[in-house]
This record gives sequence, structure tokens and C-alpha cells, in this order.
Amino acid sequence: MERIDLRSDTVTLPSPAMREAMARAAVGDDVWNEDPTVAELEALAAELTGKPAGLFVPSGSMANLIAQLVHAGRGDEVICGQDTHCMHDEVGAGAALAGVQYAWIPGDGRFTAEQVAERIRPRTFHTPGTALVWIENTHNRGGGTIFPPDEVSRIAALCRARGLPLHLDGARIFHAAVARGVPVRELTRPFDSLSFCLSKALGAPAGSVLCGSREFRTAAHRFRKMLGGGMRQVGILAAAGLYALRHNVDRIAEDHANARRLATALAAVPGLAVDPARVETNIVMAGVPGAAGKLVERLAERGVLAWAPDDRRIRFVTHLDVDAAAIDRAAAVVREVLAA
Ligand code: TLP
Repeated sequence: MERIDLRSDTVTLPSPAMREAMARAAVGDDVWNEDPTVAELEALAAELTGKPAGLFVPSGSMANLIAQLVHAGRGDEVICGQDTHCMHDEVGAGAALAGVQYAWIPGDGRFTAEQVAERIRPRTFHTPGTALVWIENTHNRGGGTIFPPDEVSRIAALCRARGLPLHLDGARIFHAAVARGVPVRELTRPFDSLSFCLSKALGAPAGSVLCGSREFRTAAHRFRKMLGGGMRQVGILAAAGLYALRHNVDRIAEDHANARRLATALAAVPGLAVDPARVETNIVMAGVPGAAGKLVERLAERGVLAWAPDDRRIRFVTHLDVDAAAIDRAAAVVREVLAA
């Protein structure tokens, strides 16, 4: 039986050319700052995002935790959108390990400067103080939605005026850049710091890069070591990241087209609520009346893998290992399963 894996864009496999680049990578001990391929990746990431420095880290989750550790402390508050990954999908790491709590804004992950302003609070003998404002772009649980760039600028101006750092979880920021047809640095400019993932649709097997000022990197570097994220001859992984940044960015447009194609097909399936007009990038969220997990199991029995982020939604993510023909076959399976 054919298997079409739409659970996530993290499931992509390194291509033969990427593996070739990994095999050829010059390496050294990165804990001693001696891996030339890691240095090259960090420099390219910094250049692309318009920041002075980059730091290669093992995962997006570690990038998020390090950013919170650098910018916020125990008992501090982080203002973010509803269902943000760091709050929802990282096993409570922000609370458990950085000691922060979240002041979250209801909605689909997008919010306004006014909504941030309402939640900023001083550190008093009663209240936690606001230490950080957090934006996730694109927003995963929101359905791959793009945070409006003008609103990011307004929020950045507010943060500057109130002396608060603004961080971007840009796990999929290249998706937003490709969808909007702009260089990624245009979307990252307003932020003090950011991370992006190499291991999602960019197709690398592991790794994220944190970018920001040199001081941010120095602080982040210490926390990376503290968390056990210092790796040795990791140029092998950095080479995959370099390959991904050089070859796999523009093609993300195909994933967006495939997501729209899937959404259009699923919109016609009775029992699913899908609005193709809301699909901006590579994530399709389908609403179901309930028991989303059961439906995911029935789809898996027919070889179509998806994920239920909650009981009423099924998420399909397009990526470089599924083409338009596979999308059509997946849509046909979904139609048949729902009709059965
Ligand atoms: N997201 C994964 C799952 O954890 C849900 C996925 O399949 O989408 N920020 C955002 C916005 C993410 O979507 C993810 C991963 C991360 C951070 C964490 O990255 P990793 O998995 O590398 O720790």
C-alpha cells in the first residue's frame, strides 16, 4: 500500500545530493568553535535574516527554550498568541526550565499592538513582569497563517518604546517569505532575535538556527551548553542545513500550491470543514465534528497519514516528499473514508 505522509513537514528524508554534501563536509569540534561548516551555516543564516550572528542548535524546541532563557527569567511573563508552539507543544519547557508563564492572546496566533499593550505589566510585589513578546510566523496551530508584516512593525515599535525584546519563532518563516514573495530578512528585520528550522520543509534531517545580536549569541551559546546542546563534529548536520538553504527555499512555492490543491479538494468532502481561502502556506486544517483521532486512524489504515492536533481538527502538511499526484491520491482516499 502506498503511504502518503502528511503528518508534518518534519518527515522529509535527506535527498541523495544532501547526503553527498553531508559526507563531504569539513568538520571540527564545534564545542571548541572549530567546525568550519557550522561557522559557514551560522554566517549564512545571519546574513539571510539580517542579524549580526547565528547559533546552530539541535532543534526548534531548544531554540525556543534558549530564547526564553536569554530574554526572560523565573516568574517573568511572555506575551504570545494562543496555541503558540512554545506554550502548547514543548512539554511545558518554558514553565519547567525557564520558569516563565504565558500571557496569551486569544485567536489564531495573530494579534495587534493594542492587544500586546493591554497585557504588558510591570514587575511589582504582586505581579510577574512582562519580559518578552513572542510571535510565531507562520503559525502552526493557526493553520500556517502569516502574521501581517505591518502589525509586526507596530508591535516592534511598541516593544522598543516599552523596552521589551521581541522574539520570532520562525520555524517556518521561509514559508511566509516565499508566500509573500519577499526576502526573509524583510520579515525578520523588526525582531531582536529569531529562530528558524532547517528540519521542516527545508528538508534537512535536524537543526535550527538562532539569530540575533552578538550579545544574544554569547548568552544563547552558554544556555545551549547548559542544556546539553553543544555538539562536536556537527558540520555533518550543518552541511545539510547549508544545502537546504541553497537549494530548498524557492521550491517551497510548490508545497503552497499543493496545500491549496488539497484544501480545494477537501472543501468539497461532506463532513469536513475546510476553507481554501485560509490556506496561505503549507498547512491545511480540516475541521471535523469530533473524534478527529479516530478519523486519523482510519486514514492511516488506507495509507494517508495526518495528525489530529485536537479532537475537532485534522492537520495535513505538504512538503518536498509529496507531489501534486500524491496530493490527488490522498484527497481521493479522504473522500472515500468519509463516505464509508
Ligand atoms: N512542530 C512540529 C510538532 O512539534 C507539532 C510539527 O510537526 O509541526 N516552532 C514551531 C512553530 C513548530 O511548528 C515546531 C515543530 C517547533 C517550533 C519545534 O521544532 P522541533 O521539532 O525541531 O523541536
